[in-house]
Amino acid sequence: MKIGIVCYPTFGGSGVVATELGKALAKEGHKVHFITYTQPARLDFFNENVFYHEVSIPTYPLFQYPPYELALASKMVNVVRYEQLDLLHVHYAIPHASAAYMAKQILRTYDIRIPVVTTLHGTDITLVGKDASYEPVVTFSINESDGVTAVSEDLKKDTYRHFAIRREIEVIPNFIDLERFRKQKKEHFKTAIAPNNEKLLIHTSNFRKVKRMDDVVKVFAEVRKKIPSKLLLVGDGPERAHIENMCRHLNLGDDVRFLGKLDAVEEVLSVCDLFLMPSEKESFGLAALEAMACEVPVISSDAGGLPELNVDGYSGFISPVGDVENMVKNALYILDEANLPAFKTQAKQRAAEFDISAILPRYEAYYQRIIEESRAINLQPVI
Ligand code: GMT
Repeated sequence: MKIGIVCYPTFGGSGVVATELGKALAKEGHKVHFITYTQPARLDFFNENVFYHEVSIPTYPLFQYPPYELALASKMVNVVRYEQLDLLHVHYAIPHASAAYMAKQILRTYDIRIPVVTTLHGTDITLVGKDASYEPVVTFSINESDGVTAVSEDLKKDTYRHFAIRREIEVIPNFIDLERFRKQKKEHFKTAIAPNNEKLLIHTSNFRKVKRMDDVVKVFAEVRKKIPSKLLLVGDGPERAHIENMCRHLNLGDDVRFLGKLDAVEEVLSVCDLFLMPSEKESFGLAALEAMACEVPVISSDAGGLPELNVDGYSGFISPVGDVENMVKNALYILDEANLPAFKTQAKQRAAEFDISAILPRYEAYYQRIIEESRAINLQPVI
């Protein structure tokens, strides 16, 4: 198949899923055309089946807000026309699904029918999308997509709850490449960061409010009172200054380390003992899956799709959003040497269920189905 992939090229979960999916499809022999405003962070390898088309957005003094959606739609039109794509797969509804709708209509004037699959990732539905400023366009463009997927059952339900959607939504969960995400021997790093063999707790995110990083720090502060431990914070974002202040206020000193936006997060995960994800909203929790693949059990909230990933009492524990006390109790239980080895093994076993080799065929079969359905519709005589 010749597939166009549109996504945010950033470190965020949806961009990572889209890029890793494209790379895996290319390895299977499909021709994959990425259409983004800058090179996706994870598109860091050469493969003869991968093509990259940058969307450039010309500025003009009149434009307070340059019309990115128009530049994107025009780029989609050109790529579909000249590369003869079979399908466009857009990740994150805003503004990709509506730009794809526009491209599809324009392509009809060239007598080209291209099916569009939209994947919903989370905040495009649970936060931004349902805002009245965007809702009508989001509803319309989801309904006009030829196929719609969501990354968890919970996100599917949320989408039906908040939008008047007539389409069937297919759930295809996030996935992981277990060849890349596995526990590696990084003992030198462990010795450097935890010279007295302290336990290592970790949180990785874009430091947005929705991640409830206050709870991360509160849980850590309580655990540290009972077990010598350190907290590693990977990523960066709007909550950074506030969290730094909170750590100073709680006198956590050098026991909290901000590591910034790391590319090779699996290397740090390899030396960690516990991952904290107390999010307010989380459609799936890709960062937790990455941790589990590296044998790091997870203390998570029960938000969104997290219970579909983290199995309570097996790969970690689940607590109600904001229930710091319960999270502390569970963290101490896991970190007990009598329990930790089993949780590490179980976390990895659970992660293996989301290996890319199991999920990729589901996307391929879905694309095939959507292409065939769309061909059949286009062959129907116009009455
Ligand atoms: O977690 C984030 O804030 C980034 C966000 C995104 O839009 O890229 O991630 C979302 O999509 C990921 C991939 O499908 C999911 O694993 C994350 O759970 C989801 N984040 C939220 O729902 C908050």
